[in-house]
Amino acid sequence: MLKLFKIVFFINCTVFAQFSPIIGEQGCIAIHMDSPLFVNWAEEGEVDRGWMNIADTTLGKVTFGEIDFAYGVPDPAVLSLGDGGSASFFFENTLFDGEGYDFAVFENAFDAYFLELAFVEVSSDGENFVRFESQSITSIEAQLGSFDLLATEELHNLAGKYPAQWGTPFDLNELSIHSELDINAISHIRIVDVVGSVDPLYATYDSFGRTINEPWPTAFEQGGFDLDAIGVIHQNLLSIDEHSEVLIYPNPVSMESVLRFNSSSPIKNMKLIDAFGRIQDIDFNTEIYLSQYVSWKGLYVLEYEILGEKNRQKLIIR
Ligand SMILES: [Ca+2]
Ligand SMILES: [Ca+2]
Ligand SMILES: [Ca+2]
Repeated sequence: MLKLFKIVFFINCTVFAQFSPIIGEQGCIAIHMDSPLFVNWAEEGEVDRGWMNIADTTLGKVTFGEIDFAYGVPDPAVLSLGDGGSASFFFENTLFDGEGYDFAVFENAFDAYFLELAFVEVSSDGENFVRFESQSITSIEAQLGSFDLLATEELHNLAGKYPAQWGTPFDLNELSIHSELDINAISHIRIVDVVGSVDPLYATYDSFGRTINEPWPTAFEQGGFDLDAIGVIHQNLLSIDEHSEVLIYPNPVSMESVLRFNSSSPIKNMKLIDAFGRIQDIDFNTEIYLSQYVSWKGLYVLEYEILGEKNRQKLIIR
């Protein structure tokens, strides 16, 4: 009986105490910056810089990077937040809770182990921010130093758990219980540096009250979380591509509706790509009965060829 209990306990630990692993391993949820899922990038925000070392504020605050280093697609330019620093971003076209992940945060870690972490919060009014439920099961027996390593599978819902060019994705649906938030009209995303100290004077905690052990101190100008970019997956009221010779309408479109096309040249090889990157070939003349192809609402990408060129357009299905 005791043996059986041990086996059950072991399996439980294995199944529940591990989160999404490193790039390349089965179950990894990171999304690459080139994914067609990304329809837009953060472009407007402000930074509240943190300390180079929260335990020695005479060193002052970090200075590396500007807010616009976190705008647009991921690139070598990053904004360092410092101990406990934060950056808030505003989205004129709000984000909505579509199927699966809704946005992703990019850091600049150069491999899978030298990681710096941040909490992620969202708001639909710019005042009430709700933090995603984070988990860190990294041991806190010894303080991790500036260049110590973290294990990706011991971290959940903390930005920075994947290396550069790979976004940590977040699903607004997890916040549906918060009445102060409209998860279909998210106007702000805030990234808050995790202070990696295990000293209760400075420590930060996951959503279960566990101290988060993270490389610390990082007492230099590039200290703390290095924010590269925020990629948007589900965004409201995006207009169709104005430069396209093809008019696809209506857009947004209801799942029960017919989608129509107006084009001066024949359209070929049409494909519909969903939020998970799954591709379906679409058979059509001038209209598509969407209910034949889609079973959930959200952001899709329509890909097709016209005059020998491949085109892509965003399609919001409601
Ligand atoms: Ca979602
Ligand atoms: Ca930190
Ligand atoms: Ca950047």
